[in-house]
Amino acid sequence: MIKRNNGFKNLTAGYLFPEVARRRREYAASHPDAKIISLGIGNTTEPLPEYIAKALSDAALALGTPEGYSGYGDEQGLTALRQKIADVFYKDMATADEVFISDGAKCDIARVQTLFGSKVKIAVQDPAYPVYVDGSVIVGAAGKNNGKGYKGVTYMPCVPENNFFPDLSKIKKNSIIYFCSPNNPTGAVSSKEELQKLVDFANANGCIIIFDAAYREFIRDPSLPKTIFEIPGSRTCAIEINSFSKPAGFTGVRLGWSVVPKDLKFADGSLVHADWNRVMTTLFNGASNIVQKGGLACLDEQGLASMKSVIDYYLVNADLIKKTFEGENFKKAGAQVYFTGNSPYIWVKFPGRKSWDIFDTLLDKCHVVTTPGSGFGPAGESFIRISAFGHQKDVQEACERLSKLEM
Ligand code: PL4
Repeated sequence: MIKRNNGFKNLTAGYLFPEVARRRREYAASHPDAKIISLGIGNTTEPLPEYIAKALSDAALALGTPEGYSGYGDEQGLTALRQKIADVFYKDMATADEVFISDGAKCDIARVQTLFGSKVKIAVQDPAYPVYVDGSVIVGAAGKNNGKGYKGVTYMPCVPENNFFPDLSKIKKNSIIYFCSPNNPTGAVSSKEELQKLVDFANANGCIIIFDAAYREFIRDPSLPKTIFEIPGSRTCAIEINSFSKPAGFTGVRLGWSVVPKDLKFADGSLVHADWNRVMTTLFNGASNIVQKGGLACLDEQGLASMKSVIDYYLVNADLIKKTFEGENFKKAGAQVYFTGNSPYIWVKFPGRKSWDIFDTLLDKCHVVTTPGSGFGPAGESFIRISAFGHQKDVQEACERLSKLEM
């Protein structure tokens, strides 16, 4: 018989989000009258702007005509979309042939792990989006869990005490560093000075940064960097991963991209870009042609304006949630609220309490689903994450219930 892949054997917990969904389902089954509101998983709720939905629909209809039909396309994506992404987001920072279109950021993170294999060292912000660590465990790069964390992973605590920017000196030479800004789950956005420190460290120590910028469109403070490629020196040490999921509401539609600069090299001098091209052409068959046309519409003037207004809507929710957790009832319970105004997530600490206990309390007493901070890594213990994705009337109702809670 075939032996089980050790990577799966080494996984010590289920994937966080299905676990949150399972607990919600179980609670709903045993409390059928509860009107549960989810502020847990970061899932978009607002309809696609009409302009973008129409572009998708036109592209689908065109496939039913001889002139409009297309089959397999280039695995790296439509040339026009690669060009548009380079022009809109990376002017003078990256070129169209350094942009690779994909079916979303999560899928690119998984493919990046095949690029570097099982012998590479890993460093992650702690807490972090769980795919960086769990994916590394599956490909064998993280090793076994010794109860405090996986052996092959350097956890870099990002906590209020260090203003959510890690101590880089902990990172081993020649590591892959996963870095997310605006951060999921803390909502912190690193400044240009902080990212410069990260880039300088990576260049000096043979590291490659995988920069996850999935929430870039939430940045409203113009002094904050929206891409790692704004930082001098980043082209020799960074890959960026991004997505249409959050800004365009494409969580179900599926479209993302990566940027791999041609200046980024392996120890033997070969180009990372060449191997990434091989990964994308061999293990991926291109994003849907319909969806890529939708992506092009997102980046027109009208598309960009409509994406901004949807994000503004979620930011109004975020502000309401922040104010609710700053209420007297939560203050009495010792809650500490972290929210930057540049992210869809509010990060709240309940000193001395367990994340899953807070999750259970809010679900049981308010019928509101959140995400336990401990699911994002050891430094997330005692925190919960509240997502601002949701219909405004649901968020308002959730906040009303939460503001009456006696903890
Ligand atoms: C639940 C930092 C959400 N089932 O949609 P994608 O694949 O382009 O982007 C996924 C993604 C990438 N990078 C970061 C993210 O936070 C996310 C989405 N995270 C969350 O609540 O943390 C959705 C999670 C989804 C999942 O597993 O990704």
